[in-house]
Amino acid sequence: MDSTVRIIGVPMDYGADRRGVDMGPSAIRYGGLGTELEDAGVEPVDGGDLFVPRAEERDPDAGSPRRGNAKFLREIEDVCTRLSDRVADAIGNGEFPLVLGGDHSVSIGSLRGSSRDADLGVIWFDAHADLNTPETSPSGNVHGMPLSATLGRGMFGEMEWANASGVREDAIAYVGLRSIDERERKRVRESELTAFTMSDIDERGITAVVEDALSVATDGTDGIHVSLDLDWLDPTTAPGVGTPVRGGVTYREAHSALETVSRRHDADGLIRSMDVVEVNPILDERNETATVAAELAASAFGKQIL
Ligand code: NNH
Ligand code: MN
Ligand code: MN
Ligand code: MN
Repeated sequence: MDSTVRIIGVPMDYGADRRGVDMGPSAIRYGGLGTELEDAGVEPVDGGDLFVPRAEERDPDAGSPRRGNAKFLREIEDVCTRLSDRVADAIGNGEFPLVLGGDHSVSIGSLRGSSRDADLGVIWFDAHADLNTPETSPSGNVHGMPLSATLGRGMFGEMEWANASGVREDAIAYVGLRSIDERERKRVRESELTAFTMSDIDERGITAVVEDALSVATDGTDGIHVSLDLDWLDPTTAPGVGTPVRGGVTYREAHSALETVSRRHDADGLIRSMDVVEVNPILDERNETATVAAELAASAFGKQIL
């Protein structure tokens, strides 16, 4: 693949309980992102980090009570609004935005920016469904809500900054789900979202599942966004995440999945944007999770063994 990848760091942890995910962008860079991307044959351009005020200066409930249970919504609105502009600008300049989280609420900005001038399909590599709303969330953490924000569900319907009208429910595919809240389960079942769980991967193998997910996300869209939550991987491979869940994909399965995405990109040129989120260096072991995150980004952009 021959193109420019614009790295956009978003050191934000407003959407998660475990402080430390704000250091993710730095850790992923130390994990070798730049050289990994060069090895993949793309040209990385690092635009630095977005400015994110420290959470200590802020009041988590400043947006309440009209905004339900969601914490730090005003701050997340500010960061995601600026991020969506950066993402849209990069695409407008013919570049691939690679967003480094930060917690998964950054995807609200990535998706809005990437779908500004396009119908966008989404592949969501995650242990979790991220489909809560400020009304349904058991935790109040916005990192468990980005897809509902994007789709304008629940209270998010009134929050234009969060919605991405270019993303249709039926163009979103989950890969690797294994931890879903009761009300999310109901919503996934009643929705037109496509959900591949870990059991699907066990039964059919990672490549077949990712190929099906790509078919869903490319059907009737202009391109796709790949969202990679590091808690998608098994905690033995990616311990540095705030909400680890046993039984995730292995190191090899993860690489194989992103290589499958890359092959499809070479064929169709359909990938518009990507985010790599939820790396928490405080909980990591010797920066392993951040290093895996850097490697997986490179696999998505076509890094090959031979
Ligand atoms: N579903 C839980 C919640 O909404 C956990 C979400 N945590 C994540 N999502 N890490 O990817 O709070
Ligand atoms: Mn997530
Ligand atoms: Mn997750
Ligand atoms: Mn996404």
